[in-house]
Amino acid sequence: MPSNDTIAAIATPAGVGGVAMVRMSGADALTIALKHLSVGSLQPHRAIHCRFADLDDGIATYYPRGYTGDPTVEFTCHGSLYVQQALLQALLDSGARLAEPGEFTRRAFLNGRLNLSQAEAVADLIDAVTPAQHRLAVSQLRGGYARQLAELRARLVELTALLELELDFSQEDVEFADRSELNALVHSLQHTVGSLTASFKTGQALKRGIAVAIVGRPNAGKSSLLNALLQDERAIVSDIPGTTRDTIEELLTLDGLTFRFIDTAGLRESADPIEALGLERSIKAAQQAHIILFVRNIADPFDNQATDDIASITARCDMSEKHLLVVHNKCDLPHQGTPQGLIVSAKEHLGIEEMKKTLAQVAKEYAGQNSGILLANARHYDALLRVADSLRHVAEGLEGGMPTDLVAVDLRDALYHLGTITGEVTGDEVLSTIFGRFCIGK
Ligand SMILES: Nc1nc2c(ncn2[C@@H]2O[C@H](COP(=O)(O)OP(=O)(O)O)[C@@H](O)[C@H]2O)c(=O)[nH]1
Ligand SMILES: [Mg+2]
Repeated sequence: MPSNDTIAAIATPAGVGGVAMVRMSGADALTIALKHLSVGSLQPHRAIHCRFADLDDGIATYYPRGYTGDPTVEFTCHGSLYVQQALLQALLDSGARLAEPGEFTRRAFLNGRLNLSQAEAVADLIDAVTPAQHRLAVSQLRGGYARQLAELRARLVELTALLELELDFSQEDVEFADRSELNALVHSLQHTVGSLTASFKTGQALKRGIAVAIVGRPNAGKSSLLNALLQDERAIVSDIPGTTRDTIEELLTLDGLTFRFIDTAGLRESADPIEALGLERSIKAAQQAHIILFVRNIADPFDNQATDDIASITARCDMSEKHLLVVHNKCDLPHQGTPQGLIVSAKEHLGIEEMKKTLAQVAKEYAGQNSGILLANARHYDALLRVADSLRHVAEGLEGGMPTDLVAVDLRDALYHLGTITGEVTGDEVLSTIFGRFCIGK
């Protein structure tokens, strides 16, 4: 597929709108555009009001090096489905090809307008619905940690090349690569990579939602609580213990932060294999959650059970970065005392707003802990774990006086995985996966 053939697509979302935009990019973009416009020429970077064939009138803008880095013409027309489609069809009929999902951004990457990490940030920016997601995407789009990694990588490439040069002179016992400089660079990379991977959990929480596992005994009112939070009837509520066998996930935005609520099966040892599996899931959900909501029935007289349950959950979770909130449900029923924690009635909608406030507060604390650069991209996280591994081998090798050729192999490994983040190293498959996530027209 020639990279300079001319592609076109509707860039605005499918459907009727006030206006729509059709975008065309590639070597013949200007020539094809002029066939359909009522004007004989387009000036670079000037928005021209003109007629588009006999379909509509609107604004045409020509960029000699547009978003893709290639000649690009953008047509803004009235948002009629017919006009958008017919305009696109006219462009296709005169030599343009329908763009694949993400192809405009892919070209921007291939033309060096964006690195791979920035291209991925474009997709994240489009997907962002909360301020936190937006902040993450914009920081990555502006360079973020990828630029820092690329700079460190470039220095490491030089030192690795010098190290490898020594191998050609192996008889002569020379040292081209300054070992202390190499050591310092490896340590500085290790530090950067380490703090990035450490921030991944928070980054993911902000990007995908802060995971809140709702756990507790069957019938405590976990599903009812989720419904009360969401104010609809997504989770099945029943008074037969153990109805929630599968986990249910729901997203909710509170105070600009996305929460991912996970309703689990009840905590009860069970002979029923399906429910036993559900119990395991509930512990898993608690393990993966940022916040655990432990729900109990306040009207239940067997109170020490809750204490035991909490102990057995915390025993199987790493609580260092988790918050556990105790929710005393069914406060509409007669009960004794005022225990610590949140007192609510899922059924009567009492205390629910208070609970939302507490959740938002805990989440703010959680997100605020890590106010520096955050890693939210799973692909980068994966690559950085491999980088960390290779760097550890390099550091050990340098310390232990390992043969230069072996150190060089580990360095090459580290360079390779670093390169996959910004795109100095990429396979076609990786690119297809990344750009396939986009919509057509981006
Ligand atoms: N009185 C009262 N009943 C409740 C409350 N919350 C839930 N229930 C009832 O308790 C039973 C079990 O609720 P459910 O949400 O399915 O519990 P789960 O097994 O923990 O998911 C149902 O009959 C609910 O109507 C509440 O706040 N007050
Ligand atoms: Mg339930």
